[in-house]
Amino acid sequence: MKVKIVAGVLEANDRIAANNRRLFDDNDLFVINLMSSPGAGKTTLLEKTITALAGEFRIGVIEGDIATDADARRIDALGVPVVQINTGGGCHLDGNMVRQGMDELPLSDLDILIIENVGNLVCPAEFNVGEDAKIMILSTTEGADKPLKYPLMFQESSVLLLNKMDLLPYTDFDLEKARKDSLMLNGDLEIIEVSCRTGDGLETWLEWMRERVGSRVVTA
Ligand SMILES: Nc1nc2c(ncn2[C@@H]2O[C@H](COP(=O)(O)OP(=O)(O)OP(=O)(O)O)[C@@H](O)[C@H]2O)c(=O)[nH]1
Ligand SMILES: [Mg+2]
Repeated sequence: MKVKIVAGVLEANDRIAANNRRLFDDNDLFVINLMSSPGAGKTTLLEKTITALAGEFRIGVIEGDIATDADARRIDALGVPVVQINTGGGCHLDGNMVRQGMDELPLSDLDILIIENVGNLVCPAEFNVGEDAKIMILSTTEGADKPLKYPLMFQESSVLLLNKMDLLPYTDFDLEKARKDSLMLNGDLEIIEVSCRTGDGLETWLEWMRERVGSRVVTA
């Protein structure tokens, strides 16, 4: 019985996500669902990405958090449209929450929508929200055992950003194991080593974004 209920929730979510997808397409939007455990560096990556791509693309953000608007305020400081969704304890964003956030954003004036999901290595990977790509961050302070312990997010993601590479010398993070296990789970996963602190590797990530979004130029 419990299994049926869970399946029903996911089916309902998939229908809403498909509707979100249609709206994204109508507005010619490239949409990223950004996921990681708490503190891996999602908002910091967003800040770097928005600052670097500001002259090329019009970016909007949906910030998902259990409580507070702290991350939305960090993004607002960059002058891009942002809406905060508080899940009130929920461990992930679902299609309906994203739909509510979309209603608050000027979708037709944007090229890229980035959705920062709730910090959690499990639940966000279970819920599609209509995105083009799921992107995940694993940082060097979290341990190289995480791909095997939390496989779904690695399987669902298009890109794995290995962040906090500047801290690698101070950790016991086994880079080769993390790479090997991630690729074993998902042979198509693109792995990019970055440091949002030093900026190392970010150009590779930005190039991935540019290629995926295409050659659209800001016209506003
Ligand atoms: N040394 C180092 N610190 C980093 C790096 N990236 C982010 N941080 C720091 O990690 C902490 C958490 O970063 P956030 O960007 O807030 O992480 P988050 O994933 O958005 O966190 P939640 O939204 O709470 O899940 C901050 O103190 C950042 O300055 C990095 O590449 N190197
Ligand atoms: Mg954050």
